[in-house]
Amino acid sequence: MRIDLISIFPAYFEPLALSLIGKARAEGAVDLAIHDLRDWTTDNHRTVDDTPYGGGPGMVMLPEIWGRALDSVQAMSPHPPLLVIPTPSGRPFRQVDAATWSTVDHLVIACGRYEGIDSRVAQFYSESPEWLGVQEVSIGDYVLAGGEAAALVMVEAVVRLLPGVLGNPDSAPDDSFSRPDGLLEGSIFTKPPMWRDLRVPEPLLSGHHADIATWRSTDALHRTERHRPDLLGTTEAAPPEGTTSPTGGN
Ligand code: 6GU
Repeated sequence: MRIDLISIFPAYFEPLALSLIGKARAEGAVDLAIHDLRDWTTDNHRTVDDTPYGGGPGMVMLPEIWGRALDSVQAMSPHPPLLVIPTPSGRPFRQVDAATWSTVDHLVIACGRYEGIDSRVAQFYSESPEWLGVQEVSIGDYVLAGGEAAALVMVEAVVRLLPGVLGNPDSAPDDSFSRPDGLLEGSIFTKPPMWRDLRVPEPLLSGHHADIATWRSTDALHRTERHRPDLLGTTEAAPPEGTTSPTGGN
């Protein structure tokens, strides 16, 4: 897969040379290119923004500059790209988006700063046949100074799902937000069996597979009740044999 990142702070993406993503790039699982938006400016000051029509605080990023940048990364591409615009006013970015985007040939992520990008950019590219569409997404209910940190989050969520990237691909289906039961991943332990008076739960030490599975289901349910009660009772999946539904209701 190909991912283009466009930003006025390309150095923000230096961590993408490290760890799992750095390795995925070196192995050719992902072709990641980072661009400076100012490369598409035409004035001596390399201006990327102007004041908002209708008044109000802050600055808005110019559609002309974004249009040239996006057209040029698209023109290099043999496949219609999906345009992702990180913004706190977008819909929530979820694990299912990471999974869907990991199947696309070409992602372009347009990182805005200031008050954001002129809204005609999202409108234009959502109607363009050269593009797969536009997704305006937020990573949570808080405000960042720009889309870059959110783009790092999204790239990591997508790239770890690409074929050959995870050390053990069998572990991904058990991740929180990927489990068929919709629960969070439960507690995990390693050696030693006793640490500072805290014992690893007995079933995990027993070697008894049914007891281990039962303990893990209960633990995942308790963790979800405590940390994310909003996740309970939203899956259509039947509870395992001999158990009752988390909410008793669905
Ligand atoms: Cl995607 N961008 C910005 N600027 N702030 C955010 C966000 C994105 N998601 C949550 N807050």
